[in-house]
Amino acid sequence: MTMAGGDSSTPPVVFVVGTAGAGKSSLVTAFQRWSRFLETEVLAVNLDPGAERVHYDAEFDVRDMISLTEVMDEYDLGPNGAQILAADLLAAQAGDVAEQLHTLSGELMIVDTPGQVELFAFREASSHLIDVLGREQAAIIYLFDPMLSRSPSGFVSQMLLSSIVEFRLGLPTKNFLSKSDLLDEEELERVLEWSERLEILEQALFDEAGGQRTEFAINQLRLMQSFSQAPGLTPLSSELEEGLADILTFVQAMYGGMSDARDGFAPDIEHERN
Ligand SMILES: Nc1nc2c(ncn2[C@@H]2O[C@H](COP(=O)(O)OP(=O)(O)O)[C@@H](O)[C@H]2O)c(=O)[nH]1
Ligand SMILES: [Mg+2]
Repeated sequence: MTMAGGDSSTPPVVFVVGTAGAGKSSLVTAFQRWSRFLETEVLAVNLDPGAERVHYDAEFDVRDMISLTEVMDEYDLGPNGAQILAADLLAAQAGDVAEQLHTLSGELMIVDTPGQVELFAFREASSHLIDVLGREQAAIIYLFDPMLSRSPSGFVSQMLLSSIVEFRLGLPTKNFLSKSDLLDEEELERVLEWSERLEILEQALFDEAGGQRTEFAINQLRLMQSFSQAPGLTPLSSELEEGLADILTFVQAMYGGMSDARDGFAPDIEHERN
């Protein structure tokens, strides 16, 4: 019996998603480093064919299957077109990818996704890949960019994007405020409060001059409010190794497995989800 729960041999899979530069690759690196300290086996996977360099040890790297420069040459495409085609080529080989990943043993798989959020969230290929990898124990960590989250309208845009990603991929999603070390204490507190209390965010939107744009944001916000969908941000800093345990706790709460981060010791292999 695997501790991951469910019938699949793959451990729980966490997809790290966010806009370009939000800190996805850094998070995978920090999470892997941190989990080694806990003596837990985290498998890092790179699904970004456009990555120049990654700083984690990738158990699977899409660049071994698909070379962006070769795709550009072969199909006479620019970098953007090549990225889109690469995503589709990868999906066409999803069975192979899943087979390779299923041979790996570990307690949790963390997946770095393409730099541009739309390449992962808006391509049919990604849903297919998630299906093949096993939807039943997959989740999304969505990273809010701190600089885009500082203004009320920017914050609402991030909320909308996160909701769209969740809707597109149909996986349980937890929102994190990435690079939280870049915000000063006051800013951080304000942004975290917005994420819990939409009525305060709404007031901040009113106060932010912006005419039509603000009206749009408020309408969107009210829609979300009616579904009581506050994004509930958790601060995260790969730089300071903050919030990493919250990722683990989230995945454990959903799918069990892995040692308890608060104990910080080796995994209890027999532990079952209750
Ligand atoms: N201060 C700070 N910078 C970060 C943090 N995480 C990432 N960065 C920086 O943000 C930039 C983009 O990060 P990257 O992980 O490549 O983003 P990606 O495009 O989402 O994969 C890099 O210059 C990182 O060094 C963090 O927690 N704190
Ligand atoms: Mg990256």
